Amino acid sequence: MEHNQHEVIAKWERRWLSASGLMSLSFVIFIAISLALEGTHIAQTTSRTTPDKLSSHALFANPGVTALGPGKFQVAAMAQMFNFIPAEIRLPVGAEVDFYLTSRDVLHGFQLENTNVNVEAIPGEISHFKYTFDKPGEYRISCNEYCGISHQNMVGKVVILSSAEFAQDAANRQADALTLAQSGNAGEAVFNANCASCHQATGLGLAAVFPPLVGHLPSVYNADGGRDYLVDTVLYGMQGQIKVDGASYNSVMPAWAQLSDDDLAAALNYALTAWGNDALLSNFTEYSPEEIAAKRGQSRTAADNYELRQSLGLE
Ligand code: HEC
Ligand SMILES: [Cu+2]
Repeated sequence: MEHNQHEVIAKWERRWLSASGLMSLSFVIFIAISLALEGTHIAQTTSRTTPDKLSSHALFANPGVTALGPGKFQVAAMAQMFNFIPAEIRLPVGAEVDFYLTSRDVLHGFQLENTNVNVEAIPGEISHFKYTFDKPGEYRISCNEYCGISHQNMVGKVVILSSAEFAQDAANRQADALTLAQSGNAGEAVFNANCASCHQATGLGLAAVFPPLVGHLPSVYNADGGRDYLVDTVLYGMQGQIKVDGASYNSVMPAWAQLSDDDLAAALNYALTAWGNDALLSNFTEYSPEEIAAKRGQSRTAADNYELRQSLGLE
Protein backbone atom coordinates (compact mmCIF):
# COMPACT_ATOMS: atom_id res chain seq x y z
CA MET A 1 0.00 0.00 0.00
CA GLU A 2 1.31 3.47 -0.83
CA HIS A 3 2.23 5.75 2.00
CA ASN A 4 -0.18 8.39 0.68
CA GLN A 5 -3.19 6.05 0.73
CA HIS A 6 -2.43 5.00 4.29
CA GLU A 7 -2.54 8.66 5.38
CA VAL A 8 -5.96 9.12 3.78
CA ILE A 9 -7.40 6.07 5.53
CA ALA A 10 -5.99 7.17 8.89
CA LYS A 11 -7.54 10.60 8.41
CA TRP A 12 -11.00 9.13 7.76
CA GLU A 13 -10.64 6.78 10.67
CA ARG A 14 -9.98 9.70 12.99
CA ARG A 15 -13.03 11.53 11.62
CA TRP A 16 -15.34 8.57 12.18
CA LEU A 17 -13.96 7.99 15.65
CA SER A 18 -14.56 11.58 16.70
CA ALA A 19 -18.05 11.55 15.16
CA SER A 20 -19.07 8.49 17.17
CA GLY A 21 -17.41 9.93 20.28
CA LEU A 22 -19.43 13.12 19.86
CA MET A 23 -22.61 11.12 19.40
CA SER A 24 -22.09 9.21 22.68
CA LEU A 25 -21.33 12.45 24.44
CA SER A 26 -24.53 14.09 23.15
CA PHE A 27 -26.60 11.11 24.36
CA VAL A 28 -25.18 11.55 27.86
CA ILE A 29 -25.97 15.27 27.66
CA PHE A 30 -29.58 14.58 26.57
CA ILE A 31 -30.09 12.20 29.50
CA ALA A 32 -28.59 14.75 31.91
CA ILE A 33 -30.89 17.47 30.53
CA SER A 34 -34.01 15.33 30.85
CA LEU A 35 -33.11 14.38 34.42
CA ALA A 36 -32.31 17.96 35.44
CA LEU A 37 -34.84 20.04 33.51
CA GLU A 38 -37.70 17.85 32.32
CA GLY A 39 -38.49 16.42 35.72
CA THR A 40 -37.78 12.86 34.61
CA HIS A 41 -37.63 10.46 37.54
CA ILE A 42 -36.47 6.96 37.80
CA ALA A 43 -39.06 4.84 39.60
CA GLN A 44 -37.75 3.41 42.85
CA THR A 45 -38.29 -0.08 44.09
CA THR A 46 -39.60 0.52 47.60
CA SER A 47 -40.05 -3.02 48.74
CA ARG A 48 -40.51 -6.56 47.61
CA THR A 49 -43.33 -9.01 47.85
CA THR A 50 -44.49 -12.05 45.90
CA PRO A 51 -47.64 -12.27 43.74
CA ASP A 52 -49.25 -14.86 46.05
CA LYS A 53 -48.99 -12.46 49.02
CA LEU A 54 -50.77 -9.58 47.28
CA SER A 55 -54.24 -10.59 48.48
CA SER A 56 -53.18 -9.88 52.06
CA HIS A 57 -50.77 -7.03 51.29
CA ALA A 58 -51.41 -3.73 53.06
CA LEU A 59 -51.38 -1.83 49.76
CA PHE A 60 -52.76 -4.31 47.27
CA ALA A 61 -55.48 -6.18 49.17
CA ASN A 62 -57.74 -3.23 48.28
CA PRO A 63 -56.14 -1.66 45.22
CA GLY A 64 -57.23 1.77 44.06
CA VAL A 65 -57.33 5.35 45.27
CA THR A 66 -56.83 6.38 48.91
CA ALA A 67 -57.02 10.04 49.97
CA LEU A 68 -53.98 10.97 52.08
CA GLY A 69 -54.82 14.64 52.71
CA PRO A 70 -56.04 17.71 50.85
CA GLY A 71 -55.08 17.21 47.17
CA LYS A 72 -52.88 14.25 48.06
CA PHE A 73 -53.67 10.71 47.02
CA GLN A 74 -52.16 7.28 47.01
CA VAL A 75 -52.89 4.83 44.21
CA ALA A 76 -52.11 1.13 44.52
CA ALA A 77 -52.22 -0.44 41.07
CA MET A 78 -51.59 -3.96 39.80
CA ALA A 79 -50.93 -5.20 36.30
CA GLN A 80 -51.92 -8.70 35.27
CA MET A 81 -52.64 -10.57 32.05
CA PHE A 82 -54.45 -8.65 30.47
CA ASN A 83 -55.69 -5.70 32.45
CA PHE A 84 -54.87 -3.16 35.10
CA ILE A 85 -56.44 -3.23 38.54
CA PRO A 86 -58.17 -0.88 38.94
CA ALA A 87 -59.04 -0.50 35.24
CA GLU A 88 -60.03 3.10 35.81
CA ILE A 89 -58.49 5.52 38.30
CA ARG A 90 -60.56 8.65 39.02
CA LEU A 91 -58.92 11.67 40.66
CA PRO A 92 -59.54 15.42 40.97
CA VAL A 93 -57.50 17.95 39.01
CA GLY A 94 -54.33 19.00 40.84
CA ALA A 95 -54.05 15.62 42.57
CA GLU A 96 -50.53 14.88 43.79
CA VAL A 97 -50.33 11.14 43.53
CA ASP A 98 -48.02 8.56 45.04
CA PHE A 99 -48.28 5.52 42.81
CA TYR A 100 -47.39 2.03 44.01
CA LEU A 101 -47.25 -0.49 41.21
CA THR A 102 -46.64 -4.21 40.98
CA SER A 103 -47.47 -7.15 38.73
CA ARG A 104 -49.52 -10.22 39.63
CA ASP A 105 -47.88 -12.46 37.05
CA VAL A 106 -45.33 -11.47 34.41
CA LEU A 107 -43.49 -8.31 33.44
CA HIS A 108 -45.83 -5.54 32.21
CA GLY A 109 -45.45 -1.88 31.35
CA PHE A 110 -47.40 1.06 32.79
CA GLN A 111 -47.23 3.93 30.35
CA LEU A 112 -49.40 6.95 31.00
CA GLU A 113 -50.35 8.79 27.82
CA ASN A 114 -49.25 12.46 27.55
CA THR A 115 -47.11 12.28 30.68
CA ASN A 116 -43.54 11.23 31.39
CA VAL A 117 -44.77 8.23 33.40
CA ASN A 118 -43.44 4.99 31.94
CA VAL A 119 -42.74 2.35 34.58
CA GLU A 120 -42.24 -1.39 34.57
CA ALA A 121 -44.62 -3.53 36.63
CA ILE A 122 -42.38 -6.28 37.95
CA PRO A 123 -43.72 -9.36 39.74
CA GLY A 124 -42.22 -9.40 43.23
CA GLU A 125 -41.30 -5.73 43.28
CA ILE A 126 -43.27 -2.64 44.25
CA SER A 127 -42.35 0.44 42.25
CA HIS A 128 -43.06 3.86 43.69
CA PHE A 129 -43.35 7.04 41.64
CA LYS A 130 -45.09 10.40 41.92
CA TYR A 131 -47.11 12.38 39.45
CA THR A 132 -49.21 15.55 39.70
CA PHE A 133 -52.19 15.84 37.37
CA ASP A 134 -52.50 19.52 36.42
CA LYS A 135 -54.92 19.08 33.52
CA PRO A 136 -58.37 17.50 33.56
CA GLY A 137 -59.13 14.80 31.01
CA GLU A 138 -58.45 11.16 30.25
CA TYR A 139 -54.99 9.65 30.29
CA ARG A 140 -54.75 6.20 28.78
CA ILE A 141 -52.63 3.58 30.53
CA SER A 142 -51.11 1.04 28.21
CA CYS A 143 -48.93 -1.98 28.72
CA ASN A 144 -45.85 -1.49 26.59
CA GLU A 145 -44.07 -4.75 27.32
CA TYR A 146 -45.26 -7.77 25.41
CA CYS A 147 -46.96 -10.01 27.96
CA GLY A 148 -48.91 -12.60 25.98
CA ILE A 149 -51.64 -13.24 23.47
CA SER A 150 -53.97 -10.36 24.48
CA HIS A 151 -51.22 -7.86 25.24
CA GLN A 152 -52.56 -5.36 22.69
CA ASN A 153 -55.87 -5.18 24.61
CA MET A 154 -54.19 -4.37 27.90
CA VAL A 155 -55.29 -0.80 28.56
CA GLY A 156 -56.65 1.22 31.45
CA LYS A 157 -57.20 4.89 32.15
CA VAL A 158 -56.76 7.69 34.61
CA VAL A 159 -59.66 10.15 34.56
CA ILE A 160 -58.95 13.59 35.99
CA LEU A 161 -62.13 15.39 37.04
CA SER A 162 -62.82 18.94 38.23
CA SER A 163 -63.12 19.08 42.03
CA ALA A 164 -66.91 19.44 41.78
CA GLU A 165 -67.16 16.46 39.43
CA PHE A 166 -64.92 14.43 41.72
CA ALA A 167 -67.15 15.10 44.74
CA GLN A 168 -70.26 14.22 42.72
CA ASP A 169 -68.50 11.13 41.39
CA ALA A 170 -67.75 9.83 44.88
CA ALA A 171 -71.40 10.30 45.86
CA ASN A 172 -72.59 8.54 42.69
CA ARG A 173 -70.29 5.60 43.21
CA GLN A 174 -71.57 5.08 46.71
CA ALA A 175 -75.15 5.11 45.41
CA ASP A 176 -74.25 2.76 42.53
CA ALA A 177 -72.58 0.29 44.86
CA LEU A 178 -75.71 0.28 46.97
CA THR A 179 -78.11 -0.35 44.05
CA LEU A 180 -75.80 -2.98 42.59
CA ALA A 181 -75.73 -4.83 45.91
CA GLN A 182 -79.51 -4.54 46.23
CA SER A 183 -80.35 -5.56 42.66
CA GLY A 184 -78.04 -8.58 42.74
CA ASN A 185 -76.03 -7.40 39.72
CA ALA A 186 -72.79 -7.57 41.71
CA GLY A 187 -71.81 -10.72 39.82
CA GLU A 188 -71.87 -8.97 36.48
CA ALA A 189 -69.65 -6.20 37.82
CA VAL A 190 -67.15 -8.67 39.30
CA PHE A 191 -67.15 -10.72 36.11
CA ASN A 192 -66.63 -7.73 33.84
CA ALA A 193 -63.84 -6.35 36.01
CA ASN A 194 -61.91 -9.60 36.41
CA CYS A 195 -62.93 -12.30 33.99
CA ALA A 196 -64.05 -10.50 30.83
CA SER A 197 -60.52 -9.60 29.73
CA CYS A 198 -60.13 -13.27 28.77
CA HIS A 199 -63.58 -14.92 28.65
CA GLN A 200 -65.04 -11.67 27.19
CA ALA A 201 -68.09 -9.83 28.53
CA THR A 202 -70.16 -11.96 26.14
CA GLY A 203 -68.81 -15.16 27.74
CA LEU A 204 -67.76 -16.29 24.27
CA GLY A 205 -64.03 -16.45 25.04
CA LEU A 206 -61.38 -16.12 22.37
CA ALA A 207 -60.91 -18.82 19.75
CA ALA A 208 -58.16 -21.30 20.66
CA VAL A 209 -56.97 -19.22 23.62
CA PHE A 210 -59.68 -18.58 26.23
CA PRO A 211 -62.52 -21.11 26.44
CA PRO A 212 -66.12 -19.91 26.09
CA LEU A 213 -68.34 -20.07 29.17
CA VAL A 214 -71.56 -19.68 27.17
CA GLY A 215 -73.30 -23.01 26.70
CA HIS A 216 -70.34 -24.76 28.31
CA LEU A 217 -70.23 -23.85 31.98
CA PRO A 218 -73.58 -25.57 32.75
CA SER A 219 -72.20 -28.90 31.48
CA VAL A 220 -69.30 -28.56 33.92
CA TYR A 221 -71.69 -27.69 36.75
CA ASN A 222 -74.04 -30.58 35.90
CA ALA A 223 -71.21 -33.14 35.95
CA ASP A 224 -70.73 -35.19 39.10
CA GLY A 225 -68.33 -33.12 41.27
CA GLY A 226 -68.63 -30.15 38.93
CA ARG A 227 -70.05 -27.82 41.53
CA ASP A 228 -66.98 -28.21 43.77
CA TYR A 229 -64.59 -28.16 40.83
CA LEU A 230 -65.77 -24.67 39.84
CA VAL A 231 -65.03 -23.27 43.30
CA ASP A 232 -61.59 -24.93 43.33
CA THR A 233 -60.88 -23.54 39.86
CA VAL A 234 -61.62 -19.92 40.70
CA LEU A 235 -59.70 -20.17 43.99
CA TYR A 236 -56.62 -22.05 42.81
CA GLY A 237 -56.61 -21.81 38.99
CA MET A 238 -56.48 -24.55 36.40
CA GLN A 239 -53.93 -25.52 33.80
CA GLY A 240 -53.70 -28.24 31.20
CA GLN A 241 -55.01 -29.15 27.78
CA ILE A 242 -58.80 -29.16 27.70
CA LYS A 243 -61.44 -29.52 25.01
CA VAL A 244 -64.51 -27.31 24.88
CA ASP A 245 -67.08 -27.75 22.09
CA GLY A 246 -64.53 -29.70 20.11
CA ALA A 247 -61.81 -27.02 20.29
CA SER A 248 -58.57 -27.42 22.26
CA TYR A 249 -57.35 -24.94 24.84
CA ASN A 250 -54.05 -25.17 26.63
CA SER A 251 -53.45 -22.06 28.62
CA VAL A 252 -53.64 -20.88 32.21
CA MET A 253 -56.72 -20.00 34.21
CA PRO A 254 -55.25 -17.78 36.98
CA ALA A 255 -56.18 -18.20 40.66
CA TRP A 256 -58.60 -15.59 42.00
CA ALA A 257 -58.12 -16.06 45.75
CA GLN A 258 -57.53 -12.31 46.08
CA LEU A 259 -61.22 -11.69 45.39
CA SER A 260 -63.59 -11.83 48.35
CA ASP A 261 -65.93 -14.75 49.07
CA ASP A 262 -68.87 -12.56 48.07
CA ASP A 263 -67.25 -11.58 44.79
CA LEU A 264 -66.31 -15.12 43.81
CA ALA A 265 -69.74 -16.52 44.64
CA ALA A 266 -71.36 -13.66 42.70
CA ALA A 267 -69.06 -14.14 39.66
CA LEU A 268 -69.80 -17.88 39.49
CA ASN A 269 -73.54 -17.36 39.93
CA TYR A 270 -73.46 -14.77 37.18
CA ALA A 271 -71.44 -16.83 34.68
CA LEU A 272 -73.64 -19.88 35.30
CA THR A 273 -76.90 -18.02 34.71
CA ALA A 274 -76.02 -15.29 32.18
CA TRP A 275 -76.20 -15.56 28.37
CA GLY A 276 -78.94 -18.21 28.49
CA ASN A 277 -76.77 -20.59 30.55
CA ASP A 278 -79.51 -20.81 33.22
CA ALA A 279 -81.72 -22.84 30.87
CA LEU A 280 -79.03 -25.55 30.67
CA LEU A 281 -78.52 -26.06 34.40
CA SER A 282 -79.98 -28.93 36.32
CA ASN A 283 -80.60 -28.58 40.07
CA PHE A 284 -78.85 -25.26 40.40
CA THR A 285 -78.53 -23.63 43.79
CA GLU A 286 -76.64 -20.37 44.00
CA TYR A 287 -73.16 -20.46 45.51
CA SER A 288 -72.98 -18.79 48.90
CA PRO A 289 -69.95 -16.84 50.19
CA GLU A 290 -69.64 -19.42 52.99
CA GLU A 291 -69.18 -22.17 50.43
CA ILE A 292 -66.23 -20.28 48.93
CA ALA A 293 -64.75 -19.53 52.38
CA ALA A 294 -64.86 -23.22 53.30
CA LYS A 295 -62.54 -24.10 50.42
CA ARG A 296 -59.86 -21.52 51.13
CA GLY A 297 -56.46 -22.15 52.68
CA GLN A 298 -55.75 -25.48 51.00
CA SER A 299 -52.53 -26.25 49.20
CA ARG A 300 -54.29 -27.01 45.91
CA THR A 301 -52.62 -26.16 42.63
CA ALA A 302 -53.80 -25.46 39.10
CA ALA A 303 -52.47 -28.90 38.14
CA ASP A 304 -54.58 -30.57 40.86
CA ASN A 305 -57.65 -28.92 39.38
CA TYR A 306 -56.73 -30.17 35.94
CA GLU A 307 -56.63 -33.71 37.33
CA LEU A 308 -59.93 -33.14 39.07
CA ARG A 309 -61.40 -31.90 35.80
CA GLN A 310 -60.24 -35.08 34.02
CA SER A 311 -62.29 -37.09 36.52
CA LEU A 312 -65.52 -35.21 35.76
CA GLY A 313 -66.08 -37.14 32.54
CA LEU A 314 -66.53 -34.07 30.31
CA GLU A 315 -66.46 -34.63 26.51
C1 HEC B 1 -55.98 -14.33 32.03
C2 HEC B 1 -57.10 -14.93 31.38
C3 HEC B 1 -58.26 -15.42 32.23
C4 HEC B 1 -58.99 -14.71 33.14
C5 HEC B 1 -58.83 -13.24 33.50
C6 HEC B 1 -59.98 -15.61 33.67
N1 HEC B 1 -59.86 -16.83 33.09
FE1 HEC B 1 -61.04 -18.45 33.39
N2 HEC B 1 -59.88 -19.54 32.17
C7 HEC B 1 -58.83 -19.07 31.41
C8 HEC B 1 -58.25 -20.14 30.64
C9 HEC B 1 -57.08 -20.02 29.67
C10 HEC B 1 -58.97 -21.30 30.97
C11 HEC B 1 -58.69 -22.71 30.45
C12 HEC B 1 -57.42 -23.24 31.10
C13 HEC B 1 -56.76 -24.35 30.35
O1 HEC B 1 -56.73 -24.28 29.12
O2 HEC B 1 -56.25 -25.25 31.01
C14 HEC B 1 -59.99 -20.89 31.92
C15 HEC B 1 -60.91 -21.75 32.50
C16 HEC B 1 -61.94 -21.34 33.32
C17 HEC B 1 -62.92 -22.24 33.90
C18 HEC B 1 -62.96 -23.75 33.75
C19 HEC B 1 -63.70 -24.15 32.51
C20 HEC B 1 -63.63 -25.62 32.29
O3 HEC B 1 -64.08 -26.05 31.23
O4 HEC B 1 -63.11 -26.37 33.13
C21 HEC B 1 -63.78 -21.47 34.63
C22 HEC B 1 -64.97 -21.95 35.44
C23 HEC B 1 -63.32 -20.10 34.53
N3 HEC B 1 -62.21 -20.05 33.73
C24 HEC B 1 -63.93 -19.03 35.15
C25 HEC B 1 -63.36 -17.77 35.27
C26 HEC B 1 -63.85 -16.74 36.12
C27 HEC B 1 -65.11 -16.81 36.97
C28 HEC B 1 -62.99 -15.70 36.00
C29 HEC B 1 -63.01 -14.37 36.76
C30 HEC B 1 -63.00 -14.46 38.20
C31 HEC B 1 -61.95 -16.08 35.05
N4 HEC B 1 -62.22 -17.35 34.63
C32 HEC B 1 -60.92 -15.27 34.65
C33 HEC B 1 -58.38 -17.77 31.38
C34 HEC B 1 -58.83 -16.74 32.20
CU1 LIG C 1 -49.17 -6.55 29.92
